[in-house]
Amino acid sequence: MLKFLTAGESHGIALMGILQGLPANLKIDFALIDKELARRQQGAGRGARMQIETDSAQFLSGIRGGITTGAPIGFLINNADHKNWADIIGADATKLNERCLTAVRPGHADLAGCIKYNQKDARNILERASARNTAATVAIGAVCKQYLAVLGIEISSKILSIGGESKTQKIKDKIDEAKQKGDTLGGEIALIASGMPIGLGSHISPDKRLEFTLSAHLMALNSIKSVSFGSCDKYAKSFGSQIHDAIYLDKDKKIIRRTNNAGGIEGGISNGEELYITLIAKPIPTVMCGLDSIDITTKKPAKSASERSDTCAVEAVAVVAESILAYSLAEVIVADLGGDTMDETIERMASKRSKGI
Ligand code: EPS
Repeated sequence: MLKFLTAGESHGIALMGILQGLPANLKIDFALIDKELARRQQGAGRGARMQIETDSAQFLSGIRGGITTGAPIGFLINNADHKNWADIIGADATKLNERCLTAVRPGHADLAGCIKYNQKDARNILERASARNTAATVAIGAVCKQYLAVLGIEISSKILSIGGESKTQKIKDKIDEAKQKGDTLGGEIALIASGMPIGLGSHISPDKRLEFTLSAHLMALNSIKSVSFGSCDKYAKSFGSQIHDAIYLDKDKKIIRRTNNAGGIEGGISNGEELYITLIAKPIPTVMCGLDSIDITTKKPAKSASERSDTCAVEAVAVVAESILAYSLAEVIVADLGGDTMDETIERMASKRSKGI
C-alpha cells in the first residue's frame, strides 16, 4: 500500500513528508524533484514569497546511492522565510500576538477552523491551511512521476482559462487588472496522463473505481472546487449516441477509439486512452481590497484581513495537481501490481499491457 503524510506550517522551520510503499530499486533523479519544486514557484500572479524561497528537497531516508530501498522515503524542505517569522511562529509565546489574525477571510479556513479548534487567532489555522504545504506535495509527486515514467506513464497539464479568459495575452491582462485592484483570480486546468494501461481501477466496488481514488486526492488540494472526467460539459446536453466513444478494430485487429469523451475511464476502469481530468480552482481568499466579514475578537463587522499573498496561483495549482495525479496513480498501481522491487512491478505491468481480446 502506498501512503504519504506531510507536516509543517507556512512560516515554520520546514515542511516535511514521508512516502511509504514504493518498491526497492527505483532510481531517483534529485535534480528532477527540485525542477518540479521550481515549476511550482512560477507562474503569472505569484506573490513576493516566491522571491524568498528556492525550494529544494533534502532526502533523509529510504534512498541510498540514489536508489530506493523500499523503506519509507522521508524529506525536508526548508522555509527560508522562517527567519523573518521565527519569534512570531516560534517557541517564544510573548510574541505570538504580533501577527494575530482575527478579521477572518471569507473563502479561507480561518473562521470554520477557529470555531472547530476553539482558537482566538486564525494564524493557528492558516499556517497549516496555507498552500505552502503543496511544496511537500510536489516533492512526493515528483518521486511518483519517476516511478510512473519507468512504467510508461507520463503526466502533464495545461491552463484552460484564468478569470474566464483563455488566450495568453488576455489572461496576462486579467491578472494585471486583478493585481491593480487588489483582487485575485481562479481558473480551469486540464490534467492529462498518457501511456495508461487498460485495467487500472475496477467496477467491482465503489472504492475500487479509478475516479474514486483520483477525485478524492485531487479534491483535497487547496482551492479546488471541482474535479471532472472527460468531456463533462457535453454529457449533460448530448444524446448517448453522440457522446459515447465508439469502438473500432484497425487493420491489425487492434482496438481503437476515434474520440475520448470518457476521459480514459469506463466503468471505473482505465480503458487505455489518455486520462483527461478538468479542475476548477477558486480565486485565493486573501483579497487585498478586503471583503465584508467580522472580527472574531470584537464580534463586530470588519473588512477581511489582507497580508502578503498571490494574485493568481493557477499555474502553480496545475503543477501541484500533476503531482497529486502522479501520487494517486502510483497508489492505484502499487495496490494493483504490488512488487517488492521495480523489476517485479515492471514485469507485472508488462503482463497487464499484454492482455487483449
Ligand atoms: C504559498 C506561500 C504563501 C502564499 C500562498 C502560497 O506564502 P506567504 O503567505 O508567506 O506569502 O504565497 O499561500 C496562499 C495563497 C494561502 O492562502 O495560504 C506557496 O508556497 O505556494
